Amino acid sequence: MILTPHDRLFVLTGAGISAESGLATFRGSGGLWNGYRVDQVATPEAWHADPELVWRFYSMRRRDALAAQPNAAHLALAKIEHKLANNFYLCTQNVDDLHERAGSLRVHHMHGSVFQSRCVQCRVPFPDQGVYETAAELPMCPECGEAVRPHIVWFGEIPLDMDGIYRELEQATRLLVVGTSGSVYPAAGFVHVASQRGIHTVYVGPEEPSNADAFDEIILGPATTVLPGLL
Ligand code: BJW
Ligand code: ZN
Repeated sequence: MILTPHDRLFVLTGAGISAESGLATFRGSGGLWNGYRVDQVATPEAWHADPELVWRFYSMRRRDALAAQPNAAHLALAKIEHKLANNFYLCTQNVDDLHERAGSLRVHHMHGSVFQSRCVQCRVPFPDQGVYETAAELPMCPECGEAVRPHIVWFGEIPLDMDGIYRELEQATRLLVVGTSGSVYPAAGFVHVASQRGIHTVYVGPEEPSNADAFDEIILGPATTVLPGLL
């Protein structure tokens, strides 16, 4: 992808960019957790029915994310941001912090962060690396005594700062999408917004996403192989 000094790059990443850091994707092989699909644990309904189950899932995710290291694809994006500075915006669906640990600064986590929690009543997110695996350990808000939940966007909830995301999409001259199955909205629709504006859209990953038809260019391959040579 040849970028000129006038380009403004919008990057969307998904679970696939962290796959080579050892973090499981949602829909690939190994995408199940203890036999549960993501839509059985990442929903407000699951939280209401069994908060202990949900906290066990996110406790495991915290452990896995802490143990993982950024890979060559995260580093390649940090490097291009260094060149483009304010003409770069990275929107990730991932809740891990591997982009930040690779050196990316302008990162927006549209589905929240695994290292933040919030009280269901007070709603203010705060940093939290705790693991809660039994009913007795479930965290409660020290201010109001209500339950504390992961600061994660579950199915049926509105992703964070959609206005900011669409503002960035409106200004972008290129869209690069990496490692997402294109099956979860609204992220899967960003390519349609971009192509309606006539800007060039590229997908990188080992297989075609569900929304492949909407892209101008598909580059098949693992992110760590493709991205360092692409940018
Ligand atoms: C590699 C690789 C390598 C492997 N290199 N690549 C019917 C139609 C349309 C929409 C809906 C509908 N019914 C319901 C909806 C809405 C719903 C939705 O989209 N559901 C679909 C399942 C149909 N969406 C929502 O509810 C969202 N909210 C919403 O729509 O609110 C309304 C609203 C929006 C906007 C404005 C106003 C109102 C919320 C979605 C929340 C998603 N949450 C989750 C879990 C929480 C986070 C967490 O625990 O981590 O987010 S679900 C899960 O899926 C997670 C991910 O971020 C998300 C996307 O997954 P991703 O990243 O694509 O992973 P995979 O596993 O699917 O794909 C991995 C890819 O990597 C594969 O393609 C591999 O090939 C590739 N790969 N190795 C590069 N080495
Ligand atoms: Zn509270």
